[in-house]
Amino acid sequence: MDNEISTQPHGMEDVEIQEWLESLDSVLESSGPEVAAEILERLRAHATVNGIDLPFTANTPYANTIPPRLEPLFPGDQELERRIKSLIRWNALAMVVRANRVEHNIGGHISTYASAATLYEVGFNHFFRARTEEFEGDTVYFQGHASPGMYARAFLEGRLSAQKLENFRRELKPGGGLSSYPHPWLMPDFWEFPTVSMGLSPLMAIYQARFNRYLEDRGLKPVTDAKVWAFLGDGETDEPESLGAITLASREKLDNLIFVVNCNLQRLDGPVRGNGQIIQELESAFRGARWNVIKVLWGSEWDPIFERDTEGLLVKRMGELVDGEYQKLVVSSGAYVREHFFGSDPRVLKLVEPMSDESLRRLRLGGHDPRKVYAAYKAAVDHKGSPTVILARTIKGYGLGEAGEGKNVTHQQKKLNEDELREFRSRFGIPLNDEDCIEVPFYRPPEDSVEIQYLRARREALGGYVPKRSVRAKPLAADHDELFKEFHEGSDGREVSTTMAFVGMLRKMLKDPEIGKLVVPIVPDEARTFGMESLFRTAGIYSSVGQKYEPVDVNTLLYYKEAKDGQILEEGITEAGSMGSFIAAGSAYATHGINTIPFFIYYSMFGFQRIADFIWAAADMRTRGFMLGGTAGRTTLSGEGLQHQDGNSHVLALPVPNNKAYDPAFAYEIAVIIQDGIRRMYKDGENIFYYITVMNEPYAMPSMPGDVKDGILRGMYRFRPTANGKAKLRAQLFGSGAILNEALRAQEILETKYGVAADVWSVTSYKELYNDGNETERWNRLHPGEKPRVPYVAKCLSDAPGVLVAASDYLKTLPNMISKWMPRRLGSLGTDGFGRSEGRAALRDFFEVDSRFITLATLHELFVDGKIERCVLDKAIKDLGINADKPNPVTT
Ligand SMILES: Cc1ncc(C[n+]2csc(CCOP(=O)(O)OP(=O)(O)O)c2C)c(N)n1
Ligand SMILES: [Mg+2]
Repeated sequence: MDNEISTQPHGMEDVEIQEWLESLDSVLESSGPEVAAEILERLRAHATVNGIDLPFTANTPYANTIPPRLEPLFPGDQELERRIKSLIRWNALAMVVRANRVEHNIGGHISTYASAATLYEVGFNHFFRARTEEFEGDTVYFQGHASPGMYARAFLEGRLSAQKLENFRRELKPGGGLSSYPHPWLMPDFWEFPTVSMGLSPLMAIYQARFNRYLEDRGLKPVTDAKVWAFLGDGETDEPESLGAITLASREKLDNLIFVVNCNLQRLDGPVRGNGQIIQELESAFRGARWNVIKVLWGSEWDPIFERDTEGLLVKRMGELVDGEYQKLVVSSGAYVREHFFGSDPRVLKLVEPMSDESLRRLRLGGHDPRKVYAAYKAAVDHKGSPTVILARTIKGYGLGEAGEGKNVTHQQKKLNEDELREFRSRFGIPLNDEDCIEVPFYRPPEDSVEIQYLRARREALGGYVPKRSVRAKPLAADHDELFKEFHEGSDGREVSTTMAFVGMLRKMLKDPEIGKLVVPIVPDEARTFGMESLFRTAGIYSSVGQKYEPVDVNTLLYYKEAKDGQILEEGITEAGSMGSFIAAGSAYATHGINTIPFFIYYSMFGFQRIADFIWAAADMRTRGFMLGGTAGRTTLSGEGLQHQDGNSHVLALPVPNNKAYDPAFAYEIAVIIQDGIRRMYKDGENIFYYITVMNEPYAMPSMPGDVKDGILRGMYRFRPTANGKAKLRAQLFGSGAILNEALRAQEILETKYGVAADVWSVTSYKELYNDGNETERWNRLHPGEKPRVPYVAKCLSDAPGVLVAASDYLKTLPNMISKWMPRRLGSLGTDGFGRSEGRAALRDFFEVDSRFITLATLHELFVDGKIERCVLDKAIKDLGINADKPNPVTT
């Protein structure tokens, strides 16, 4: 009998279960949910003490979290809102279908918005508050693929013209168009947050919500009840970034944060969890992380059925199905649903006996029912003490019928045939006749129609339109000459690293009357590495709860001071999270009208290489601020080996168009770059941000040799010319960052040992030089009749005789990419290849970038030019102690 399945597990009598349930019901009725919860908690503890092994579960049943009796009244005109939503559905679909008729394969998505329309419309009509003079506004991250719905709404609101909609995804058309997804770079008056690289927006939203608290705790903005809403796809939650920071949100009690996960159970290729239940999986992850989880699974039509189900059999049945089955059920006929879903148990079947097949087919899911969605949103905004996630069940491609509703191909559906269009038109009651509708025109009712009036009135009540981006911060006024002047002076022979020099500047900036309070130092658990621990005490580490403990090092000068108004964002080991803070702080000039200036300092190898997509999003978002790649340079960071030693980041910074990347060698260079950066970003309002590498190799910082500011900013300047300009053998050496010192040493060797007079240039930014060269070349190409412009590199070198040799701690491609604007051939040294765990000298030998190799490269160039004999080279290799048969660092 072992294998026989008992309908009454462990011999438990139905009646006994019934009694327990009834007594709980009566407690609930007489004493309320809190007492009921207390009893259950006590029972659980009692059971555990008595040896009952209760399996851990973070799940609740597969049912709505909010019972009907706790649902608030829906405050809107539901019928009117449905009509408005239908019009938006139509126009969103029309945008995509029309765009693809004009240009095959231009793309666009119908089914994402189709499934999420109710989730958005309830938000637009009742929750999303605009940014106004008086109120900072709610912050909404819209799911990227739902953008046609946002455009279609803005069209009804009169914010976007039909022509703009017509040119969806064709932005270069006369009169302009609309970008595929939310891109502030492309539509800076409309979109605030780029969301389409999936997984980024959930993490950015968490750090945005936390940054809002930071601004409040530091007194930079008033305390408000503004919310951060993030709309995500259920498939999107598979991205590690999506759930990667959810414990920060609960730890920080971010009840200003609401995630809405559109659980249509599908992603692009097929079901998110065909063989499981994505909603239950997400519920347990979020509940485990101590979020407030609200499931919105079933629409109001289900309520009476649940009410008849006194034994909880229906909920049990719902919990049994896997998503693959659900996907099929929700688009099946009533008869099919009756047989395959309710028919599993005669008692469940009986629950729907009074209902027709048609009414079974019309049973809506929770995410399509405005009343259920409203109840969830209301509960979320009222909830205190933790962030909320709403898991709303919907159907992907809702309303597309045969054209794709719930089908695995629906994500890619961009075209509808005539019958499908008519069907969609009828289903949503769009006032277009059979003939007109197949042309898929955009449809906007007259301005004085009840629909438009209602929609406008709702937005007015909520402060204006959303999304809308505007720059609200006033420009800074000061020039900060005084602040940075001291760093032009050099270190008087004292050996300091550029990191130390930067930290000195940061310390000073923190005290500045204008920018002091605006500076936001961000560090992912590396402050000690960068010698920043002195700031712990002076600036304080931000903690929303202050410091509940006496730090172990309280008696030391530099103790670990956490404070509610602490200024440093010590993020722990998360470069992605730190970047989230950087983005929030660097875009606060728009989001909050506050010019916060983030300085995000991190291990340079774990920046562009690890979180490049966040950096790209920051660029799109017009984020301002300074990223500082610390412990930079493949040979400068000694000992650490190939995972840490960065010879890549300046190459990886090249693609980001509005990122200014600098590899400075000296303190005054950094001072010039930062001062100018603050001016450009926060005074002149340029949409750029900075990447500056700083090193940990100490050496004496020289004072600024005359007025070289322009050269520093443009990418190169002559740092130390030869004293022997008349020499026959001449060379120009280009060094960057810590390798500049190697070039200076080579200058000496060349002069004293080989009679070669070399000038040494500091190349602060190959990227700047590259962009300038390209820009000049382009201008000349487009203006052949005008006097050709000369690239900055060429200008610099017009009076610079001799052979050319460049060396940096990065890939050789950096100097090579500007060599075409140089007057002669360039010899390039760099650090291509994996590194070694070694000291600086050995690494510079290994990568062939030290003064000896720069010397050899210079001599070799002279030899190729016929200026010296081969025997000089042979001797030099010997004298310099170079092993000509050493392995190639690129391939070993
Ligand atoms: C990082 C990243 N990887 C892949 C994609 C391509 N992509 C776009 S939409 C999509 C499926 C989305 O599914 P889901 O998150 O469930 O959203 P839905 O459309 O179902 O609401 C994929 C894979 C992307 N946009 N970003
Ligand atoms: Mg999905």
